[in-house]
Amino acid sequence: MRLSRFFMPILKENPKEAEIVSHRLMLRAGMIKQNSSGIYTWLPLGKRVLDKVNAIIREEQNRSGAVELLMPTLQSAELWQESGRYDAYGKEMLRIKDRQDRPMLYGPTNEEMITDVFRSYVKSYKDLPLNLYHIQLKFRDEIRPRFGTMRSREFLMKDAYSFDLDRESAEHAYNRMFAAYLRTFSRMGLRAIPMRADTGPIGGNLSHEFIILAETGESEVFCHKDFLNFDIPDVDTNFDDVAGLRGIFDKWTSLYAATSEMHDADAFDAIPEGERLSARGIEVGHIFYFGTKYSEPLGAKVQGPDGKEHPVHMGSYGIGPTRLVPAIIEASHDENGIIWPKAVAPFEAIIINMKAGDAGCDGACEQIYTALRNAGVDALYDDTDDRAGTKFATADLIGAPLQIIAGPRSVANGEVEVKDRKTGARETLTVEAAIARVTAN
Ligand code: 5CA
Repeated sequence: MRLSRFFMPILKENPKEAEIVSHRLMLRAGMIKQNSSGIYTWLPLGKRVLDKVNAIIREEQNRSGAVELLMPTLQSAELWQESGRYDAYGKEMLRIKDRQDRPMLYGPTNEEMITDVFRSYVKSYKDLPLNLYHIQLKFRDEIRPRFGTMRSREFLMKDAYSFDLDRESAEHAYNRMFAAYLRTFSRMGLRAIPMRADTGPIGGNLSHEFIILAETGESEVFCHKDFLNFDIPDVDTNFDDVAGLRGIFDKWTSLYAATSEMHDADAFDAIPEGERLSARGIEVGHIFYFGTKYSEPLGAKVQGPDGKEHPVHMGSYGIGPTRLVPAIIEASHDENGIIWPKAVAPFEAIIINMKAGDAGCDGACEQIYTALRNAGVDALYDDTDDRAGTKFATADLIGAPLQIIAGPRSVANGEVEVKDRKTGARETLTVEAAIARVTAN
């Protein structure tokens, strides 16, 4: 992508409304624009990161055996009246009427709707287990939307819903998502710690929040320090291995970890002092097992091996992609801007032409840009006629992992500089070696 043809409205001034660093950097880098309170446009740079986050989520959901569909954002109130949540959900639910005066709502979550999909088609235990998910916009009329897309009113959610014949198999479904979540967040360069959590309006009695430690997090959390060193399930994890997945769940729940709502001060104090971690955190995912809470009132039943009908056991599993993007920034930035982990970087590299219009610089940059593009490397080429200083600042701000800097003096020797955004390390390389260095990264 040539910067001159891209749309990346960089802000020079620090936006006053931004209280935390990720919000400030997302606005400054031209990733998001607020349209109204808690409602955002994802500008092209932000959209690129969001797409990468979603791609990782999708890969790990699919790997674990979940199947993707897409449900609508607008829901009819009837289903919610059937489950009894229409009145219970309160003011966070945006209620609307269509032209026939029928009550509708902008879905804050989809338990009812997916249960309706399920009951329409699935009648036998032989079709289980089943886990259906989508990545879709939600709306919650939060009292205090804040911190940009960290807590917004309209936000993206990956929500998965599992269906099983009994509690035991539903626990396996829960463990599948548990392991998939550990892998998902780790691939984004994050260490998420599963913590016992309050189930709120979703319900049930088994639930874990996946928390990223960050000073600016909204939750107060308490856990054992060893969580920072636990192994992440590897890529060939067998998601059908019931005992193996239970082993992962048992290991990751063997030590104390809870959010403030579930905190047990005595249990925490029993941890040796040097191993206690009391911190703030960001909830990036939340999983629930709630048994037959929705399947009973909505009549989602399957015939079991005993020939009798059983309400299905369900769980739901959420991840917030539009929250994950700022969470990654909170975990990975410096005073100059964002430092993207490669897996979610909007561009893998940025080519900085220090003197656009200079034949040598233009030639070297074009050569590098073309070679990278042909090698399938997604690079941003800063071909604008801004001053070199402005270009350096922009490159640091938007945080591509590698910068290739072409100035008249080095280009005259057939060389460019490659800078690692994270370490700041610089290497002077021939044009060919620079291309090889970026391609191999
Ligand atoms: N139906 C269940 C699981 S599918 C559910 O709604 N769970 S939730 O309420 O915990 O939300 C799931 C995830 O969505 C959260 O872990 C969080 O990452 C994200 N999320 C929730 N509210 C917001 C919000 N206001 N802004 C941004 N992300 C949010």
